[in-house]
Amino acid sequence: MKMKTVLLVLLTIAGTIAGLQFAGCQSIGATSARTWAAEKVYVAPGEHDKYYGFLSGGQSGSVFVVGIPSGRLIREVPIFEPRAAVGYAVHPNDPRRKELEATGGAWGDTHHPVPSETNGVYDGKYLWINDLANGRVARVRLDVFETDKIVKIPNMQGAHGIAALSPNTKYIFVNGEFEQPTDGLVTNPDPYTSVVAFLDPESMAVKFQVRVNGNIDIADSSKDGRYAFSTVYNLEQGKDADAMFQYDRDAVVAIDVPAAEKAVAEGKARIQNGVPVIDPKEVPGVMTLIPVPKNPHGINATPDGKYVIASGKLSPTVTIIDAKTLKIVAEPEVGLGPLHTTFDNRGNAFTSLFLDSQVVKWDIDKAIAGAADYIVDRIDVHYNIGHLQAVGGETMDPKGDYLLALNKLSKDQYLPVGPELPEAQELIDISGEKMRMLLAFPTPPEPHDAVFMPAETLRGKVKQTFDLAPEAIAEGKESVMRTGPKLVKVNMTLIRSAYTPHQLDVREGDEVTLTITNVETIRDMTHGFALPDHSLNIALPPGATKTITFTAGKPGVYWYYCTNFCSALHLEMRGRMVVHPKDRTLTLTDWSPAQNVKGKAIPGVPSTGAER
Ligand code: RUQ
Ligand code: CUA
Ligand code: CA
Repeated sequence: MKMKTVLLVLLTIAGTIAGLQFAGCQSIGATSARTWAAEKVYVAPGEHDKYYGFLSGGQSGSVFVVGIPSGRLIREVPIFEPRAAVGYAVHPNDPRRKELEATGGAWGDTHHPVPSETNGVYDGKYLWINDLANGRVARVRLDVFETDKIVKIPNMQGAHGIAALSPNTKYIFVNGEFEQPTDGLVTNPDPYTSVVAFLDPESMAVKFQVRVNGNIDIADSSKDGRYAFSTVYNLEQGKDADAMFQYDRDAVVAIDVPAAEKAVAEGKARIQNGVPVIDPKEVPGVMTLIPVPKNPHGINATPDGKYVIASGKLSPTVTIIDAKTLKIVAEPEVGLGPLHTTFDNRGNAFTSLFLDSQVVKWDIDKAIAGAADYIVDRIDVHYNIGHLQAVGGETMDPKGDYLLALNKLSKDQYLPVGPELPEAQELIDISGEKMRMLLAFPTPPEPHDAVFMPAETLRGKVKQTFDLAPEAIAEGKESVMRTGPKLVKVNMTLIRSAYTPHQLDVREGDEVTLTITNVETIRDMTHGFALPDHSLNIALPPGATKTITFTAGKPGVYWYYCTNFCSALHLEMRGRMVVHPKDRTLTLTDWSPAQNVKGKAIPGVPSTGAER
């Protein structure tokens, strides 16, 4: 061996040993720990993250999509709140805005993102999310990352816990946390009660509900689809906080789904507001109460389907329940304020400890066997963690690489931005025996929960352009028509860098129905349509069609313009709505497609990224 080669081999060996030592050793230098963490989360410009992270937006009413491990925000999907940035539900007549108003209002509080499952793993089709505030559930289509359905759940206030029935999403089930007088009337002397609602994933119709007392909190499914599990923390049925923690044990509720279906089929449910409601007192076998301490919160099924784990919240314990027999098999102590539990692929559970501001890692089998060393590791988080989620921890295929801590308070973690600080997420490496802190990233308020999907799950599913709707306007088919004394119909197309028609003549008070198609065929070539002083702001990704009816305002000239920078002629992409006085006699035939300058090259002006 030549000297050089020998040296190289030695160096390689030394490097390998250093690497091995590093992986196992606790006392690594501060610099190398930083470098190691940085290397783990660095995603170079132009490279893609390994996972999509879907973080619920809490009182932002949305879903934040981040890349994992980088933590980069790549999308916000607005759901229960208008968002001008993407032209979502802005105008009072926007169909989505109307749907929001009709189902509870233009704001929401999203907590738990729930992806559709096939064979116990996420299939990348849908993502559902609850609106705690207004008793609603929405569905996001993952091929276009847009909300496509919002439903109000009857007989329910405070839609909190939500889960997909494993392994093939037979139902989405939702827990009503805020109890109501049983008959919905305030005159009812009975104790308050609530329901778990079972929704069809496609139609999102509520198929049936099961009555449950005690403030139904978090939900999870048994992996075989037999049971819908929920925690209840107010078995006392107290109406104030003191009254809610009198008992040492509240309960995990297990609803036997086939038994409930049978009860509905046999007519044992009562119809309330159009929905069959089962009262488990009248139909034995539908519901089992498993006593667990104390004001429990999270409920999480283990990936192998054997157990379901309730986190004690006011008790320093978690309760491990056999998911088939519903018997409690162990109740190990884990720390103060246990809220939620997630899993790796090596038999470990990770529980968030709100009061200790920690994640605790523990060995499930050892805890059940009563071994003294079931606690594997603890790591501090900053600060006061709520949910935590390991990649795939909710599925039958946990990855065991990353875990996200969703922390409620960020105190000294970021530059101060006033009395209120951002929410803090921390990414933790869980691939080794010891957990290691990798990265923190802030978000707007207030992510509650998160789920992660491998990038491959969505590769090939995410569309490049919208499919043309039946009502789409084709190029050359644009028109302006007066359809009544005060009614105008406009069919418009958008393409770089023109509106066709580029002029509208209307009268004050006219009802204008505008159908717009973005006829671009290139991904990301979004055009906007903003109309000053008319509260109108629509964004149209390529292929999209939107229809909106608005009332023409005071006489004047209003320039509609494109809000999304789209080409070198973006600023020139605008048109005029001329609002004439009410009494003006108008012949509204003074526009024809021939008048538009669309497509004409302008000397000396390059058309950016243009393919036409
Ligand atoms: S639960 S407070 Cu996700 Cu911990 Cu809503
Ligand atoms: Cu179209 Cu800017
Ligand atoms: Ca209680």
